[in-house]
Amino acid sequence: MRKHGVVIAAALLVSGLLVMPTAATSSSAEMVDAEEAFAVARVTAKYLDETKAPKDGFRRTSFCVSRPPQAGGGAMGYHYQNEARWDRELNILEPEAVLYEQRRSSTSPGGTRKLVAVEYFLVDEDQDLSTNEHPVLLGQPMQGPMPGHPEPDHPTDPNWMPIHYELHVWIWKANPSGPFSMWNPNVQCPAA
Ligand SMILES: [Ca+2]
Ligand SMILES: [Ca+2]
Repeated sequence: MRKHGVVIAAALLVSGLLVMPTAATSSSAEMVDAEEAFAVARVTAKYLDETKAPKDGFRRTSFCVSRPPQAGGGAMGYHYQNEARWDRELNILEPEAVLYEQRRSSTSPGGTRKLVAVEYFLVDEDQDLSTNEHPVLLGQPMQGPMPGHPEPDHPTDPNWMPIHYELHVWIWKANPSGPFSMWNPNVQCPAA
């Protein structure tokens, strides 16, 4: 257990979710409750083993989500979505998705998937993009409301994903744009 705790603490420090307090700093990361950050890391550490995510209801997707360079670049990676959790409830211990990147190595030319982030997803109550509930989670305003995203696995159903809010938490890979930014410039999708 001690080793597990050390891994989690290191991940939180690297990701920027936890910062050592000093009198001069006032980063938004300091607004994150340390116990909450540790709790998120604790419940998602098992998914460092990628095979564990589908067993808990996270649907493995085959496509990597990235942003064109002209729009700012960066990527989210591969989403493993637990659509049974798409509802009006948010629980930091029950994230709606976990995100992976695929890294190639000499021993794995095709690449292995590495856990990088956790995503929370809240269905917009009235399904109206013009009204904003301003949900907050982990002390952070969630992004949205936004329309559902097209997905290659659902090519014929444009309404498969509801209008919703999202919050990405880069708890397993540091994001230089901030631990709650949508896009991570250090995550790359394989060339199409
Ligand atoms: Ca939920
Ligand atoms: Ca709305």
